[in-house]
Amino acid sequence: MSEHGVNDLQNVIYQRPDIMVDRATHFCPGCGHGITQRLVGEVLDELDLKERAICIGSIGCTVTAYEYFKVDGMEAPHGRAPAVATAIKRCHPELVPFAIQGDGDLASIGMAEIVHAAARGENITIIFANNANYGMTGGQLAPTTLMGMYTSSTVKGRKQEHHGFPIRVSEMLATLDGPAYIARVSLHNPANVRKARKAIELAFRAPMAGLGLGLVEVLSMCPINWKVEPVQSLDWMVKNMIPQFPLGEFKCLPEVAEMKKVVKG
Ligand SMILES: Cc1ncc(C[n+]2csc(CCOP(=O)(O)OP(=O)(O)O)c2C)c(N)n1
Repeated sequence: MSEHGVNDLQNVIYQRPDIMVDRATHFCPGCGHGITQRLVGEVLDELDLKERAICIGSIGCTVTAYEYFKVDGMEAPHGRAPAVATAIKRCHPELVPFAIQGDGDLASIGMAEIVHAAARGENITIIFANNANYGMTGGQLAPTTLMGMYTSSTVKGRKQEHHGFPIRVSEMLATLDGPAYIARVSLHNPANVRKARKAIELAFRAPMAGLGLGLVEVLSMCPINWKVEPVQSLDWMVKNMIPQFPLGEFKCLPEVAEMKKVVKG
């Protein structure tokens, strides 16, 4: 038997990243946030950031992210993670601040923060978990809620005349000169999870090289508030989320494109 409890005929194909704490997540069944955290953990290991990464806790279901990573952390007020990350990076350029922000956090109360951090070209990493609602507080309307979508604050569905249209944050931020890398990925199947892992690595590598902001929008399942079973939420993602929020890279500086040669997977 090896240290992993497998015999000599078996290979270890999956294990917890070293940088992640050995604990069960607090997320609901089928939630995408745990996958996102896991991918961030893989990247932190890959880039050997245990001593340099700072996890900024932002308000929402991802707020306790710092309890899952064996790195230093700091709490930010709702939506203000980009400002806190900016301060840490400017005071300690050798550190690697990152945040996992929900769509209510980043695109509603914190919209000004991310727009200006992006416009300034701050060398920080933002993982934007878009589940089309305010998950933690009971599934209210977010700026990313789909047209017609039922939430606890749009009980007759999102209507343009009352609630306006959803915001495509990645496309909007990609019009700015400051970001080095912006991509939207999804977690609805293994192939896309692997793509998400690569995008997250680039979103760390780009600011670490001083090229500007790295942001990955992760379309993340929220079965509880989408009111579907966890397995159905994967199809729900393909049918409803991806048509409104197309996957792909919206900004990738040539220097970042070069980095793809060294990103595994
Ligand atoms: C200043 C302030 N206003 C409101 C709240 C309440 N609040 C906590 S979490 C949350 C919604 C978070 O939703 P989102 O960012 O989409 O993340 P999710 O929970 O879906 O991952 C809100 C409104 C708060 N904590 N602080």
